[in-house]
Order: sequence, then C-alpha cells, then structure tokens
Amino acid sequence: AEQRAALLAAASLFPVPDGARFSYGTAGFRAEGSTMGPAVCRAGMVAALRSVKLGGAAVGLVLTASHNPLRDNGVKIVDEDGGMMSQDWEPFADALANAPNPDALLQIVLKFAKDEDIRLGEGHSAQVLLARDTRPTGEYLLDAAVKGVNAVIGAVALDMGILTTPQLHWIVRCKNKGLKASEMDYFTQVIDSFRCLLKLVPKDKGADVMNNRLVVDGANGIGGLKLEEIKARISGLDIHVRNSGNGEGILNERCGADFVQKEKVVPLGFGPEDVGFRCASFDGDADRLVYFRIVSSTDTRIDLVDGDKILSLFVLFVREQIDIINGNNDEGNKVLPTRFGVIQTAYANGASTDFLENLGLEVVFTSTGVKYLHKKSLEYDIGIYFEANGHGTVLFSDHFVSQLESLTSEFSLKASGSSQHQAAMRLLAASQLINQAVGDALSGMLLVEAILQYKGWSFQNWCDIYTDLPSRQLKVKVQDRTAIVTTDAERRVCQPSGLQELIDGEIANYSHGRCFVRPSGTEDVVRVYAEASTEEAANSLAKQVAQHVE
Ligand code: NG1
Ligand code: ZN
Repeated sequence: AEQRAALLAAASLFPVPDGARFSYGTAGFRAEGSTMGPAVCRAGMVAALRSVKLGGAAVGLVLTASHNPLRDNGVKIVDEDGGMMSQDWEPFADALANAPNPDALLQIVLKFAKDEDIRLGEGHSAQVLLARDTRPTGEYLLDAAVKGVNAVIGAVALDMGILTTPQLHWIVRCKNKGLKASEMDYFTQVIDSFRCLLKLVPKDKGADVMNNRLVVDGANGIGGLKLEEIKARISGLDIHVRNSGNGEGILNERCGADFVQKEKVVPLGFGPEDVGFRCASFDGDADRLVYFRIVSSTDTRIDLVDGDKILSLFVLFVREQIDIINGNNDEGNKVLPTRFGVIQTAYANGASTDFLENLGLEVVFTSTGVKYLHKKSLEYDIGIYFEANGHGTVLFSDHFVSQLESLTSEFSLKASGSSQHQAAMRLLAASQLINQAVGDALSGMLLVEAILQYKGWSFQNWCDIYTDLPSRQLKVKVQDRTAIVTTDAERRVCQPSGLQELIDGEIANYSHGRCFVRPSGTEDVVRVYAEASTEEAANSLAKQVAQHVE
C-alpha cells in the first residue's frame, strides 16, 4: 500500500499533457526540455525498477539531448554493464511514459512487476546514478528523475553531477565490477593509459611539434569543459579548446561533431590560427568524435575524417599489434588467436567498407543505433564499431584481456622489451584507455592521438588511407514513416512492395551508386542516403529516390 501511494504521488507531481506521445527510440526519450518532466520522472521509476530487477546493481540515468539544440533535452537509461538499457524493457518504458494518469501508471507498473517477478515493497535495494549535461533544463529534470527513483521504495538516487554521457556509462560499469568508479578515477585511468601508449611509441617515430598541436571543438558543451579541466595533465599534446562551454557560444549551434560531419564546413569558434592543424570535434554530450582540418582561411570547406576513418585507423593499429604478437606462426599455432569483428551500419561510406574488406576483414552490418552495434561487437575478442557520425569504440572481451595479461607477464620474464611484449602492452593500454561501455569522444580522441604518434603519421597520411565516395543525405516528410519497413540491416526495403525495385532502378543509372531509405528512429522523417562517384551524381540519386518515397 505504501508503495502504491508513493507511485501515485510521484506521478501526480508531473501530469502528462494531453496528446503527448513519447517513444524510447534510438536513444531514449527526447523533446523540448521544459516538457520532459513527466517522461523523466517515469524514466526514473523505470531505472529504479531495473535496478531492483538486477538485484540492486547500479543503473544509470543520463539527462542529455546530445547534439540536438539547447532547448531540447532527453533521458536514457544505462544498464548494469554500462551499456544501453536492455531492449526488452523499452516497451515498458514507453507504456509508462505515455500512461495518461497516475492510476493507469500504477496498473502498468503492477502488471509489469508481476510479469518480471519483481516483488515490490519487499525490502529490496536499488540504486540509480544520475548525471546531466550543461543544458539549462537539466536541474529541473534532475529533480523529476530523483522523484521518480524515490517513488520506488528502497531505491536510492545518487546525483553524480554534470558529466559527459560516456563518463556516466563508465562509472556505472566500473561500480558494478567492484572497480574504482569516481570521475577522478576515470580521468586518472584515461590519462595514465594514454601516457603508457606514448611511452610505447617506437623511438624512430618521434613526433614533431606541428604534430603535437591539437585543436578541439567542444560544441560549447560538457566535453569542452571537462577537457579544459584536465588538458594540462595530458602529456605529449598541445591541446587548444574552442567552444569550451565556458559561455562564449551556444551549445551545438553551428559547431560540434554532428554539425561538422553533416555540413562539412568550419565550425564557429575557429579562426585563421587553426588553419592547417589537426582538429577534433565532440558533440554536446561528448559521445561522438570526428576530426577535420581547415583547408585555408579564405574557404569554409574542411577535410573531414569521420567515424568510418577513425574505425579504420583503430583497425589498422589493433591488427598490427596482433600480427606482431603472432609473428610468422601459421593459423594453428598462433600465440594469440583472435576473433576480430568490425561492425558498421548502412551509413558507412562505401570506400571505408571496401578498404576494410581489402584488408581481408569481414565487415558485419547492423541497424542504425549504438545499441545494435555494441551488442554485435560483444560477440568478438576484439569488436570495433563506429557509426559514420563518430559514435563508436573498441571492445575487448574479458577473456581476451586476461589472455593479454598472462602474455605480458610471460613476455616480461622471457623477452622483456621485445616487440611482442610491447605490442601486447599496447593492446592492454588501449583496452584501458578506450571506453568499454559506450563511444567516448575524449578517450577515443586520445587513442587516435596515440596511434598517429605510434605510426608517425600526419593528418594527411590518415586522410589518404582511402578517399570517401561522395554521398548525400536527405530527409523526407511523409504521412506515416512506419509504412516503410526495411530488412538486411536497413539496406533494403521490404514494404511497401515495389519501392525497392524503384530504388534499384535508379541505382542502376549510376556508377558506384548505392542508395537506401529508412524511417528515422529519432525524428519524424524518412532518411534517404545516396552514394555515387561524383557529388552531382550522389545528389541526383538521392533526389530521384526521395521522389519515390514522397
Ligand atoms: P536516426 O534518427 O534513427 O537516424 C540518429 C543517427 C544515429 C544515432 C541516433 C541516436 C544518423 C543517420 N542517424 O538516428 O546514427 O546516432 O540518431 O542519436 O546519423
Ligand atoms: Zn551524443
């Protein structure tokens, strides 16, 4: 009875306005921040119940709308392992967010608790770690989330403050593994493992001063703030932060990773002093990373290095280390047999896929959305995934890390300082550096920097590994975007019937033509993606296909 009253009371504090419809979508609930109170309060309940279900393990709740405008906000739930909330709970989250009144909400909770065998009010414990980005609605929504968490009796809400999204994912993961899990621990681990990688750079590759300068676009968000805080502790790099979030510009406005990747022009906040230097760009909550270089001070165009090329750099590095460890041993006698997975989505530039396949790798495709890519990557010893927009990471399985650990101690007895020993140490340091829970702009950037120094590569060397095929994305407004159903990792349409044939007919007119359409999971649009051998051809293919969708 006490539990019922608590849920009813919390739900009454945040009544759902008429007509509001929330869908958990590709990345949680998102809307204009000031309207998000009810959905966030209810997401707090879901997070608390999730923690109860997981026997009291820590669960996370992040308040952010990522690369979206300042007025928007959003909420998503982080599971016990630091990944996205298990997809089989999404329908419950949707039902709760859309429950029209407190009584309906209570009925949904009671039924779900019964189905999931969660015994409400029976002395269980639960903990939810909360974090938010720098948006002005964050504090109001934090209060809503805490009220939702507290409505589940026995649940404790812990406010971790203003963090990047990947920091909270990292903290939840570490906490549940019984590891050090504060923000300070995160910074220490990132900084130390980066330093370790630099120590393992071959002596003949000593980087020059030009190569040490790195200019970072913080999107006027949390990533810039955090980087300003720690940049002095990062050895071997001369970091300059633009759009640091200290008040000089508006969050994500004509800056940040999403803007840079989609518009391919110089972001606000950059000037003549940045021309020619290597630049990195974070999005508003610092889980996406792209690189770019300003071509000249009289031109707004940039050379872009997107998620696909970051992925390719990581693949080259990891493969090289594994090859060093395995030496000339044949398949049956490998020192370190490795199941190596490379995961992309349909948005990956075709030139990147060709590049990876020409390395002899098998590339696996999943649907759009990190939750799908991440899940697939977990099937490998080393799984590397990236979306073209810059969200991705490198996952090392626990089994593989322990193999690496025993190898390094073996090597240090027999062949300390050997190239095999160093390669194993590099992989271990990389597994410490790069976020094992989710894509992370800050740690991803440091891994990029360490690899460029390891290879003695300039930005240009990196650009040149392959040339992107010209591509074009369009959004089409339609009556009902759910009428389009896709298959084959969203690369083909199966409904409405006949549409795929029309698309195929258009593609046939272009050399290197590739095109697909899919309903967005975060906006009320159908997205059209086209690729072809020239800019004009990609544009025209996208436009032709868009007409068939309308
Ligand atoms: P949708 O709206 O489902 O295309 C977009 C991005 C995804 C992912 C999510 C979550 C593109 C084409 N799509 O999804 O990659 O980042 O947002 O933020 O960039
Ligand atoms: Zn983001």
